[in-house]
Amino acid sequence: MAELTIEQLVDGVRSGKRRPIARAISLVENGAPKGYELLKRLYPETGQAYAVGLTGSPGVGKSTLASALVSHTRAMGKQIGVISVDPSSPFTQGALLGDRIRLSDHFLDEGVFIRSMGARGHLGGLAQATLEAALVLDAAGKEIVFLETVGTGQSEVEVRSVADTVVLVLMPGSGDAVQALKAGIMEIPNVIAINKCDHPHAKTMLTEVRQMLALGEVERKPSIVLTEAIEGEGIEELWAAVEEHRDWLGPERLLERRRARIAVEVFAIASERAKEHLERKVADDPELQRVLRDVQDRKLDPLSAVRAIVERVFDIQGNGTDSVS
Ligand SMILES: Nc1nc2c(ncn2[C@@H]2O[C@H](COP(=O)(O)OP(=O)(O)OP(=O)(O)O)[C@@H](O)[C@H]2O)c(=O)[nH]1
Ligand SMILES: [Mg+2]
Repeated sequence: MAELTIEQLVDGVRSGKRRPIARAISLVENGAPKGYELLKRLYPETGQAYAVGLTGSPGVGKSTLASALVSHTRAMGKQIGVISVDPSSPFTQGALLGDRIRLSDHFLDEGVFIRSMGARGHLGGLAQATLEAALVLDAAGKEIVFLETVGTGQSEVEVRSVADTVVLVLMPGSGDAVQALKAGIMEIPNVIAINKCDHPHAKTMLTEVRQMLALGEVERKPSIVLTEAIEGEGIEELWAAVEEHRDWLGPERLLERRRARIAVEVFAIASERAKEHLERKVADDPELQRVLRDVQDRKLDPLSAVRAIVERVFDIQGNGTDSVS
């Protein structure tokens, strides 16, 4: 394929067609200079898409729910994007097997763009790749972008930092509710979906979750919806709950939330870069390797080692009290 110019790429993304979007995301993911240029061009056009995060333990039905929500919102005539992030999977670029099966209904629909992302193949890390893909989809005119992430509480990609509305997906009989409470996760979601509600313990879980929510003090209690993702039961209600949260946010809170989010994201990516730089420098520097060995041999105390390392790598005072020298 002939090299596309920046102009062609920008137009391609704006057209909302699948191939140019895929090409653009790949360029950005691979850290190509053209990808960087492209994002710079497209960024001013973003901020239109509404991002809905789906998070929850492995296997609760996030992808199946996403697929059902795509059908529902497509029926409303919306342009849709889906990004599925699985840090535990080595695969990338649409190759996650489960997602291919779960979301395959939409593969022929030009109004839907689906991207799966695994751990590998992203220069700059998964968090950055996710942000960039979301921006490309936004610029491509996708009105709603669903973002699926495994909610381990410590995953690299925290859904609350990328979504306007966060849906926590739970499933009955899994101890999920208890886990969620322990993790303090109840404060995060805006909507809770109890999926696989055909399960005999669904009602019990609903009661448990309600009791937990009664304990917490949050600005707005998440709504709870029972769903059966395979049959599409409760999907209308789930979407209504998302829209209700969106309405509650209103334009001002939404803008506030997004402003806070983008700052967090930029800072997180910058921190990630700094960390990589540090690791590389230490690995390549015999002097710093010696410092590490000295700590191991108890010839040097740990804080002096830290100081020596950050002074050398970042040219800053490493005693924790001073910043740039
Ligand atoms: N009985 C029942 N099974 C469901 C429901 N929703 C999803 N499943 C099944 O549960 C399994 C996992 O569904 P996925 O949608 O892949 O779950 P996921 O949360 O995306 O999983 P990961 O991406 O691996 O974390 C699949 O076999 C689905 O067919 C439901 O509402 N009821
Ligand atoms: Mg999935």
